[in-house]
Amino acid sequence: MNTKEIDRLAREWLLEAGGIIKQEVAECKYQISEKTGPSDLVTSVDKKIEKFFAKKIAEFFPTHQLVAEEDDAHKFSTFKGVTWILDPIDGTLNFVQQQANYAISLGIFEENHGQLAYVFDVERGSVYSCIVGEGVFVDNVKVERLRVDPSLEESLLIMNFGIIASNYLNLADAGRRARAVRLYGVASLEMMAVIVGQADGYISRSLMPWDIAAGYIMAKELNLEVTRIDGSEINVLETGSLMIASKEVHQTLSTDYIKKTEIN
Ligand code: 2AM
Ligand code: CA
Ligand code: CA
Ligand code: CA
Repeated sequence: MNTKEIDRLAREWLLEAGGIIKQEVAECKYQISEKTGPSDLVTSVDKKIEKFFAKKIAEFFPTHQLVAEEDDAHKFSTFKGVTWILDPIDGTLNFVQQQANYAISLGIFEENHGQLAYVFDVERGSVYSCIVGEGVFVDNVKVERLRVDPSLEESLLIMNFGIIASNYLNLADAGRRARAVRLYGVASLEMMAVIVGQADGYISRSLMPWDIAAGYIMAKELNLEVTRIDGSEINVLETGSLMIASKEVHQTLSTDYIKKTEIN
């Protein structure tokens, strides 16, 4: 695949898509609808951005497949050739309620190998990007977070509310042992917090391919631990749990909490 050309176009389209979102916010005429219930929303902007990418990809790369959240035409279960995995708006609830703390998330795979990844925090104007082999960048500044490998006691964790509220696998107890726990409600940016070292671990459940594709590629690039909660390998095209963390935090969460709870 022509990595440089894909990178150039992906960046161009992300910025254009961000402009469309900002214009929609300014005009404030977009439609909001419920999918499975009042906490599971989609807006006409999510659909518009997905369509925008679908049209561009079909025009410039007709052999590439698109996996994305909002249109059944974009549901594929196997990697074949080049696959773009897109969340047109990750954090739709934040988008609707806050007009902030949402992102466009895009991971590009050749067969099942991650090659390029982007998370665009539209409100802050920050682009997290990665060409595999070249490192991870935030607004073209290289991320150098790997020197940091804190203990759980010195770490900041991000967990989703369901895990905290139910003390799932005693992970809320792990949160008490950590310095603090945060919760942003946008999986891609929660992964980016770990990627840049603002947080040391993020744990969530029931995440879909488009929630994790970009963050997964970047985590692998930085040698961070990125697994399901039980420590197993992730197939990005399957829905499931996520535990991304620096090495010691991942190990401590696994041995002192997750595995112990399963045995008991
Ligand atoms: P979304 O905004 O694209 O739906 C919210 O905690 C985070 O989890 C968001 O990144 C959200 O993505 C994701 N998520 C995945 N499945 C979800 C679901 N069924 N309901 C709400 N959020 C979901
Ligand atoms: Ca959704
Ligand atoms: Ca999402
Ligand atoms: Ca989404």
